[in-house]
Amino acid sequence: HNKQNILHAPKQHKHPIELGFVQVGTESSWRAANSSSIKKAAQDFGIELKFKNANQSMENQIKAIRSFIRERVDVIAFSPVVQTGYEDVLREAKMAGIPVILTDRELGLKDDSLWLTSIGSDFQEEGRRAARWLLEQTKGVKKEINIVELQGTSGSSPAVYRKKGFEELLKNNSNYHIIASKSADFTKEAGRRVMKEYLKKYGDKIQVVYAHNDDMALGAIEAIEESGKNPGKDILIISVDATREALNALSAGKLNLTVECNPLLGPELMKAITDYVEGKEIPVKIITEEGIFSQENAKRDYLNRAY
Ligand code: GYE
Repeated sequence: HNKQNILHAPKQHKHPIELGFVQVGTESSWRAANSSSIKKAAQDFGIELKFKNANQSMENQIKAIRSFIRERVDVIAFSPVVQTGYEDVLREAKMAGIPVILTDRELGLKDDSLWLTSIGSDFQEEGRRAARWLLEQTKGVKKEINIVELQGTSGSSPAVYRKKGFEELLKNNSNYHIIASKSADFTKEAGRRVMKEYLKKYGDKIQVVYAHNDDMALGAIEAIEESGKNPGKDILIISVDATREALNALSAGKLNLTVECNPLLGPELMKAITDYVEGKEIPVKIITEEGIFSQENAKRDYLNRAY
């Protein structure tokens, strides 16, 4: 169905178009690349960007969206920290006739008339890609394989679906066990702290780390090195994002796989906004295409990596 008609037809807009954008925070390298991409693309498209950073807080995001509604910006875009809790403020935006676009993270709400479109990755497929690679690498291994998981921010769509996709493929193989799974909030610091706890508690039992992003994996690598073990050899490490730092760790043999998640969503977002104000039809969901990086292709790709 065409959501533009459900929401409302494009109204008069300011010149240049005004976009209020609410970012998650500054938790990861992925996020830094995402923020730069949005700022750069706004300039390239001649869109006036009002950018607010919510420091990983849903409450801050709600406040920021409310202030954008008061300022009567033309469009609001945001990446929801968590999947729920935004219903009221989204209804307020709708009543004010201001369209909302979701970028990167999604909402778990039934009423999808509260946003125009959502632009981002298929997180569940990313989780499946991580599991598929692990299954392939450990094919024929009969003994038990113990995995510890470093989850992203609790209740965020990437954490929920990267976990789901990973479990989905492992559950048919009885020798794979996720022996521990905790949030490390997508940060390097927390990744290191939680990994330290895991090593203390489970020690030599741990064969695989599955981290929902590179920053947590890089923190875990440090914790593993501090414990006297070899990350990438004694313990297999899998993560998501494929930032330059992660490709570097792959080349150094400390990381084994990173599933790509593309942060460069700026151009896609600005194009959707431009199309919208011109009254063109825009898709309900825009999914970015991505692959995986293992140690074999990391060296080559590191040189060309933009983030
Ligand atoms: O993977 C992580 C960031 O929402 C896809 O958030 C994004 C995730 C990304 O903090 O590094």
